[in-house]
Amino acid sequence: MRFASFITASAFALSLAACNESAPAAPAPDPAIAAAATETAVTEALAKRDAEAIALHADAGPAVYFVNLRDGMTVPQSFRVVFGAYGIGVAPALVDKPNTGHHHLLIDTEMSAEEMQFAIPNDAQHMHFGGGQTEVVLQLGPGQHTLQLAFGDMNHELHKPTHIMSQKITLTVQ
Ligand SMILES: [Cu+2]
Repeated sequence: MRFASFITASAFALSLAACNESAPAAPAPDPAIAAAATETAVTEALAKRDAEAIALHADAGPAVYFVNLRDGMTVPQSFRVVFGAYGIGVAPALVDKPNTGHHHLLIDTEMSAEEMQFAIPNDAQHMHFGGGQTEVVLQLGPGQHTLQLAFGDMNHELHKPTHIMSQKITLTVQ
């Protein structure tokens, strides 16, 4: 949500730039009409951004998300992944404190309904950050890969009854 407004604003800026670059030798538009259209577009874009910001601030969590990655991004074979959490605290595994937990990163996999009932597997596709870490540098081969965050409790199990998992994003590694 937070980044949708950024994308919208960027797309808007790009579309403006595209218009300017590709101006053909057509009759010049009425500057007053063009200015009004631009103002309307800007007003609408700002209203959309504000609506998204209001929705974001109304979301008290708990939620986890990728701070520095978006779905569809292209990244190098070595890249940093930063984990975000709000509405819940980050603590090392085995620390018995309410409303805390630690991050898990799922790589090219997703958890089955059965896996969601037990401790999160611990293997190359399920990384545990039981020290309370909030980032990692990953090394992945070229091609498409998926990443998803799963927040676990002190015993490495998903929080119940509500699971706290990020959107599953797809990256292109080159
Ligand atoms: Cu764990």
